[in-house]
Amino acid sequence: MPLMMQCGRFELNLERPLVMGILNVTPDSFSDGTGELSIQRAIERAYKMVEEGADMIDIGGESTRPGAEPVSLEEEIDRVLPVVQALQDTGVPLSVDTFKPQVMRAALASGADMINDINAFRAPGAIEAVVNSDCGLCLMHMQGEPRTMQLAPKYDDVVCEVTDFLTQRVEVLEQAGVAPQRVVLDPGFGFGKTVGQNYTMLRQLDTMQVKGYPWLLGLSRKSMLGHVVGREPRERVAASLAAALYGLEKGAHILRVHDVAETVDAVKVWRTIKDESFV
Ligand code: YH5
Repeated sequence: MPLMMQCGRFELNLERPLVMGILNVTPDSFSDGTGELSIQRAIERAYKMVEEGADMIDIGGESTRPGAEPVSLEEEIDRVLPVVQALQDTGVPLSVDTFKPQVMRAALASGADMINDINAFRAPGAIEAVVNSDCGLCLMHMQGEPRTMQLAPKYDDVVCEVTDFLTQRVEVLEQAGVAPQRVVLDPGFGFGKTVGQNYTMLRQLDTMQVKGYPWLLGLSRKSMLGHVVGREPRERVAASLAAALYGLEKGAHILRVHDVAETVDAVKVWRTIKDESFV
């Protein structure tokens, strides 16, 4: 049986690695107060990523970044919905990065194909918000909450604890009536883990199997890479590619990345190396 994932309007073939482009919708210094400009820029950026070969787009209102201050519900909806609506015809699935059930409902009503929840649908009402749809679901592991999770991450065995957590969450969702083909799992690099714990998970990803569920990895530009190469986030492209390809070798299916064009090239070469019929 080929590995497929149900993702709203799309049925994804996970036999080959997919590249998910990160789209942050944040008011920036160029913002005009209404947020209209940042929304316009996000839409342009999304079209560029699709041109570069992105298989899907992950739209985020930025409330989930480590150390980030919480964003209000209204603010998040106002940032994310216009982008989901504007990107309906890109031809790729649209994911929304949120842990708020009200944002999930609004996003799905506006045409989102997937909900990417760093909280693994633990918020009251989160499962109910997605159960009666056919959207894809990303369940991520996080210890603590974004504002404080990096202060003192603590595990006896990070690999076992992350695997056990995701196994439990998958069971809760299955019990609630979520079809397994809708689900992808994520160990949550940088979400309540030390640099060493992040590398331990990446190294042992192949031992972290949860009932054959596929993996999505978010390694792009993260501090675990900055720690090694000593560069600012924008200068971590090569570091991100090295980690991404190692992740593929350890069985990952979807790569959540900032640098779509570079990742698409790297994945092409990785696939060619793996293709024994290419002689
Ligand atoms: C993830 O891993 N991450 S938001 C710090 C960085 C670079 C990137 C300074 N949402 C994930 O991307 N969703 C985020 O270096 C996510 N998996 C899933 N599923 C944080 C982020 C970032 C933070």
